[in-house]
Amino acid sequence: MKVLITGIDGYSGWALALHLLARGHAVVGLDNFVTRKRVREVGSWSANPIPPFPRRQRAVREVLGQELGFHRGDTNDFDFVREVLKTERPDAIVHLAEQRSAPYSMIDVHHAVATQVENITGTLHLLYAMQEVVPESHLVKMGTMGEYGTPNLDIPEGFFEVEFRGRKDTVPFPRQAGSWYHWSKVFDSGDVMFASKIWGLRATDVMQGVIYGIRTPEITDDRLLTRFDFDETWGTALNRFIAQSILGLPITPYGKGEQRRGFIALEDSMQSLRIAVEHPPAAGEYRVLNQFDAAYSVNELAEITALVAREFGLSPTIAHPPDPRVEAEQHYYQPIHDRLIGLGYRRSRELEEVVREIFRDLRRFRRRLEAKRHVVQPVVQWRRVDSHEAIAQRGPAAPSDPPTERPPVAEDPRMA
Ligand code: USQ
Repeated sequence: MKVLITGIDGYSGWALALHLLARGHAVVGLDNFVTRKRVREVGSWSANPIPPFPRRQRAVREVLGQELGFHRGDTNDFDFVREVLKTERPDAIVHLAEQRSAPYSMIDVHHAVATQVENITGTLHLLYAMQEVVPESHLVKMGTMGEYGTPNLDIPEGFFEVEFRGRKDTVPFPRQAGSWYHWSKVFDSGDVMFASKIWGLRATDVMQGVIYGIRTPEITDDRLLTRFDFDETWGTALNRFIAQSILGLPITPYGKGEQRRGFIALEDSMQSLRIAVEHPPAAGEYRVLNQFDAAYSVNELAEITALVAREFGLSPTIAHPPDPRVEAEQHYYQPIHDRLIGLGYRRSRELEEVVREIFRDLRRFRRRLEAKRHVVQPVVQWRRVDSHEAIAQRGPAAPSDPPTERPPVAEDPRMA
């Protein structure tokens, strides 16, 4: 199959490109590199250096012996999106090119508006371009488990049957997102569902849980590593906890720490996306997949991180800063995730094993973590309408910070 990945330069996009190439699919990507820019905006960088895209393509050629097509541009430019579809005519489009950080969307009004306008516009452009150019293609749209929030009910895969005043219907399960970012995904879901209905497009809406990890089996060379964020804005819970323990900073389950979320290893998230691509729904079908392996509380993740950190000779501590978010810190959480298993998905990695792998890799990049230790602990507050000042007060970056695109630094000899 020929697969177009929008957002191919990102954490999931890059790992997915390698995964699909290794399984015989043709892959072409597009990206405008805005994540690199926005991570720099909050004073951070990826733990491992990320080479410029042409060097990433060259590494794919040299290590995997494969060609990776690429178009530089923005999904917010409709003509660009349409031209890419006309040139490539993909069988499937995996749409990952969205602002993906909840804290980033909560910084102030401008970040909230940019997140929602860009995310919703990019999706609408793709939908319009698809119906015009490749109506038979399959859209695999990256959504989020966070669309559902944390209701006091089991969470189905997209739809459920309700009885109200004696009548029954199958309707979309209520969405109760927890950030402007998560709401942008809710609006996207409505748009994708509607486009499938009016134009007969086939679409899979992936309710993605929190991803953790740094490697997939295809990443056999440092030049192929995907990015790994650990700052308060771009890093996700477990990845951040490991970086915190390496830096000797307290691990930070927020508030009571009983927030539960569905988690999935990077490798298994890629497996799930591939399965979705290889099993398209019928024309006109809008399919929802809940994509995660197991639910953990952030306290449980902090404990596991601390346990593994001790194996590496570290002395981790766990703190409970007040929750900067507005979210239930203790709640029921029982989402269903059967459909992917029905399509052949099997979990391949156990949590502790992946945590060990992340520790091994991240210790090699300790100097880059150290250079950004001042952006790790949380300052963006959901209740505060403008967190700019708090971000500015975090202190200056290390004076010798090279830009993210510099060639990879040598491995830290202390960590060999
Ligand atoms: N959390 C902590 N301590 C931290 C960081 C996070 O306790 O240092 C907590 C948060 O308060 C939250 C949970 O961990 O309750 C998850 O937070 P997160 O930052 O790992 O993930 P989130 O903001 O929900 O967003 C991430 C990705 C997003 C994706 C989403 C899937 O950034 O792109 O859509 O995970 S889900 O969470 O299932 O909605």
